[in-house]
Order: sequence, then C-alpha cells, then structure tokens
Amino acid sequence: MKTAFRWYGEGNDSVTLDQIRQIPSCPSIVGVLDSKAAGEVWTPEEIRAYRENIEGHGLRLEVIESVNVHEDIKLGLPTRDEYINNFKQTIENLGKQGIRVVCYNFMPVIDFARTDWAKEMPDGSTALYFDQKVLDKMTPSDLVSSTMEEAEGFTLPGWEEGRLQMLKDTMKQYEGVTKEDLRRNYQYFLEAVIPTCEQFDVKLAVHPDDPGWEIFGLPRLAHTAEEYQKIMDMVDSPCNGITFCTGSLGSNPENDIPAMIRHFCKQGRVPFAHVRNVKYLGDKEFIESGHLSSDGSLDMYEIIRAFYESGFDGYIRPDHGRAIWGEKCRPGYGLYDRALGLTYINGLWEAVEKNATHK
Ligand SMILES: [Mn+2]
Repeated sequence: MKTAFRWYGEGNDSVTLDQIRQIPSCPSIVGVLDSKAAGEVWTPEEIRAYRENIEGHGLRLEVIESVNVHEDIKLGLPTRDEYINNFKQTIENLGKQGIRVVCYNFMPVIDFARTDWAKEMPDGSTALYFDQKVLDKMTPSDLVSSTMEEAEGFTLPGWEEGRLQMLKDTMKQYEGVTKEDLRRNYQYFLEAVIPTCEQFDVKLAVHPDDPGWEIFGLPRLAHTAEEYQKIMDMVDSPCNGITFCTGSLGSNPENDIPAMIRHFCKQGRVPFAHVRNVKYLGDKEFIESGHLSSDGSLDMYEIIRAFYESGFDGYIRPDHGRAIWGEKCRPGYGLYDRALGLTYINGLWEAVEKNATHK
C-alpha cells in the first residue's frame, strides 16, 4: 500500500503541507483543484503550479480527488459530448504530470450527505452523522442549506456552489430518469474516457454512494457488490476502477466489506482506498466514529488483512476524522484525528505483514 493524506490547497485548508509531512509514513498528497467547476478543463499550468508547490514541501502528488462529472453526462443530454471531451483533456493533462489515479463519482445531484456535520460525542469530540429519519423530513434544498451552514466557511467535496444553485432545476431534470437510464449514460461515459485513461496511464476510481442507499428518490449505482460488478463489466480495463471507501460502503450493514475488498482487488480494480470506521446507531442511522475497530461497527483488522492478502499496492488514505482537541477545520478533514487514523492503518498493516511473514 502507498499511504496518502487529502489536502485542499493553499488558503483552502486548515491543515498545512508542512504539518502533513510530519505525519509518520505519509509521503503523498491526495489533491484537488477545488475551484474548478464540473465540466471545466484543468489546464497544464494550473496542475503544474499545484504539483510543484506540493513537491516543494517534500511530498508527492499522484492521486486526484475528485474530477467531478458534469450533470449533463449523467443525464445523457446532447451537450454531454463537449463535457466528456473536457474530462478527457483533463485526464490527459493530469496523466502527463504524473497523476496515476483520479477519483470521481457518478451520483446524481447530491454527493455525500450528512444530517449533522458536527454531532457531539460522549467524549466531547464531534463527528459526521446521518439519520434517514431526519433526511425524510428534509427537501434537497433544506439539506443544501444546512450543509452550507455547518461547513464552517469551508467548501465541502461535491458541494460546489455553482452546481447547487441550480438544484431545483437539476432535481426536475432527473424526474423519470431510471437506474437503467443512468447506467446507460454511465456506460457511454466510460466507453468514451477509458481509452484516454489507458493512453495516459491514469486509473479512474469511482467512489461509492454515501450513504450506501438511494436518497430523495434519485437513482444511484454504486453501493453494493452486485452493482459495482456491473460498473466493472461496462468496460473491462484496469483503468476502470474503484475508490474502495470502507465507511461509505460500510454505512450499509448488508455489505460484507472484507469480502468485497477481496473480490474487487482480485480483479485488479482497486487503485485507491479510503479507510475509516462507522458506528451503527439504528436503522439507516450511523456516526463516523474514530478509526479503531473498538470505536465503531467495522472490523478494521479484517479490512486491512483483506487488502494485504489481496496484494493491494494502490493508494490508501485515512478518511473523515472527528474534530478533536478543539481543532477548527473543514468537517471531517482536520489534522489530528486523520493523523491518528493513518498511524492506526500503518500499525495494522505492519502487524498483518509481520504475522504473515513470520508464519
Ligand atoms: Mn470516502
């Protein structure tokens, strides 16, 4: 595994590159050009400046999270070809500068959703929380306003303002769009972009739906093993891969996370992983606990063992952390708890590896 840490860019993150460099065994950044709207080309100059700044701090940039897919592509509108061409151009520009993995998602309108971005835990820390019963009483606009309010002035991944201002119109465009329609549009997109990914040695890695079920009646295609297999079968290429997010997939207790890791790693389709825990509090209700097995509902030892025994050699990063020790940060993306999470992942990996080689 290759360890990495997500960072949003100068002036756009409470965490600095110098701080990240001092996290034990964390040589690499998972980066983003956060100001880019979905469908816009990332220019070579912009990527170079961003990369050189990271390298100037003694870190590497090989993973991008995310390049967002324009809604017209998901909706299959006539304008999609223009946006697909822009996406391909961005992939080419990233590949030429050493980016090997690009995370994205194909969720209509709403990216990852939470009903509370700072739920207080018994120890006084705060964590991201979701309760379907609360969401059921909200409209998509309610969710957007509460999310913006709770973001503490930071941008949140997948919640760029331009896209969300058009929320009502976009929701209307999805009326009558079935899972099959979305799947057909997804296949069209993958067939168009994967040859470019192969040419420039960039692996696309689709992030799962979060929470791991459909919300607001919108179709979603990436939250079970069966559905993921359908995506993998759309285009049979190592460049058509998965961002295996244990917390997103794990939000649905029906998913057997270690079994899914083994299944998709065996196919060579997992270039990137997000590793974190989640604690079930009720039916479709969960909180993003600390990373340790004892903090949540997932067995993190079995998860790391599944990656190790599958020969996983992709990138791995800790995922959302709690806000602890009074830190003011983007919800889920503070320094302290994610650094603890990465150290825990490194510890589990060392234990699994030594256990395997000492037998
Ligand atoms: Mn994730």
